[in-house]
Amino acid sequence: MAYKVSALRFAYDALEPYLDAGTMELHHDQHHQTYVDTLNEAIEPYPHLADLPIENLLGRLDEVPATIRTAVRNHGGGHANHEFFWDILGPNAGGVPKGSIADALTTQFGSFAGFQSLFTNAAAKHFGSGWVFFAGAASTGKLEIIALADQDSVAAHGKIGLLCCDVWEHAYYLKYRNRRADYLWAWWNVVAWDMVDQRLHDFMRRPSMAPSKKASLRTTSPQQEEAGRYAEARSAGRQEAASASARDAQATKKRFAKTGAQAIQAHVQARGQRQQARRDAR
Ligand code: MN3
Repeated sequence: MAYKVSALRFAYDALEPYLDAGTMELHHDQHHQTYVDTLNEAIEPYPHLADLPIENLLGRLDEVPATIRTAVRNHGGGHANHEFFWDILGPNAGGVPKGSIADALTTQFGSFAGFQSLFTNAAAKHFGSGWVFFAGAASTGKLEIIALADQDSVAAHGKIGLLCCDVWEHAYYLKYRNRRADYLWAWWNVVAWDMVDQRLHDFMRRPSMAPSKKASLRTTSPQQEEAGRYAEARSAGRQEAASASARDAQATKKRFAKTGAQAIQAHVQARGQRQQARRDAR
């Protein structure tokens, strides 16, 4: 099993003129795909991790092997955030929400305009790359606007996302250059409120968390332990190269190539041994 980028529900140009086709294609087919490819590469030694929905994996980061935890947080977060983003966008959208989501926003923020102003402000002022979310806490049911850096996901913070806005420059730079405020104004016109409303309904009906009943993510089979050692060796090789780079960039390049090649060789050998073991077992 491996994670996959979901197809868009609409054509690349369906969100014109607000989000242009070029940005949508690059964002979905290249940026999002790269997060998924890198995530799958990181979890290759632990293929059972991909059996979990990505939000569940991010919600259990403390159980993910330490050697790949940062990669899962970053690239798994990138995958979860983009799936979420495509889900809440749509053509013939925007405007003022109706239904339960409208009631929830009015109750908490006084009016939709009040919510929109706070959310836009958080997105406009968010420093650097990151995301702004409207999310609910799974344990308390509290709804809040949250800004997170890089590809951090609300799922890693025990929250369920209802609305999200990508404020990485790759989300808008082709059309809006450095004018994030113009992008944010345009983005409100493609928010599919029916999808946000559905997410709120799902959130209100969420099952209660029962941590004791969760299956363990721990890796126990000899093959997985061996795979873990490979991941550690690969990571150690990279870390060694990184610390050495401060001393001598040129020498580091050669060493990194060597340690990387050794790690790959070890991996290939281990895989061959596993294949042989399976053949012997038959
Ligand atoms: Mn993005």
